[in-house]
Amino acid sequence: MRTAVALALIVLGSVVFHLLSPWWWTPIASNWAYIDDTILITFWITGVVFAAVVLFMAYCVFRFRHREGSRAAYQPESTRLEWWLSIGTGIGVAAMLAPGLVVWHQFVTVPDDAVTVEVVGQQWQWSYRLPGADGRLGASHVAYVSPDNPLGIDPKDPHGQDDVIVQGEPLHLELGKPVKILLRSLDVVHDFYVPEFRAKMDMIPGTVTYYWFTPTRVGTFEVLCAELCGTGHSHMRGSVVVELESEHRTWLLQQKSFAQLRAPVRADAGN
Ligand SMILES: [Cu+2]
Repeated sequence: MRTAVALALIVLGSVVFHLLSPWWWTPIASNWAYIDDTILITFWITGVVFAAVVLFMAYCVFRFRHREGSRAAYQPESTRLEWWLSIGTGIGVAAMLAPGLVVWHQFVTVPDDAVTVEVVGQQWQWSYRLPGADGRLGASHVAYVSPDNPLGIDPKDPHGQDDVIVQGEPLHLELGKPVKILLRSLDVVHDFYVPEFRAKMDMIPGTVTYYWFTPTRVGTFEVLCAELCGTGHSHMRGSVVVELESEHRTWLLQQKSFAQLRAPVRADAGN
């Protein structure tokens, strides 16, 4: 009896904890409400199954408790029950996976009018690169990384000269403008994560991963690294400012291009 009550209390406690929990999602600030929907579908399916299974256990523990003289019946197989369990489990798993496939397709299908922003992770800081007037990012490779070329931009690629480089400062994005995020890492695996955007992806050294989103709310949002990347992982923070188009243009004009950052170095070399 005590075990049955304890099991029922686990279910009750889980529901109460869910209702009273202070750890709710941050208010969303991007177009990816779909991500919340898929999490909610999984939450409800697994939640209902959890409650049903544990309550069924409580019922069985109580109903079939030990009584003097009663003996358990032995039923090694039940084809009917196995069919029901297989079909029910199959539907539940499909209901959790199928929406994810649809959302994933949208997540990596970038709209034509998206601006490209590159995020570069390294132990333990974030850097950003935005296209200059030509609207294109120059080629890059870790082999080009040097003190005056921290992101490894190909110095011979003309498209890279006007690339805007932001280091140790917040990234600014335009409200309502779709942005394609290119993700690079200079050392180990990192993960660019802004909880309010509901979008994140690992940054794998040696390759470029990407996704897109549209910022839908003005404000300053915290960037976290969502992949354990060494002793400084927890300090790998940054921020993203979402602002109106006019403010964003002003900010962009104040940033330094790759060519400007290298200019003083070249001047020294000439002396
Ligand atoms: Cu990291």
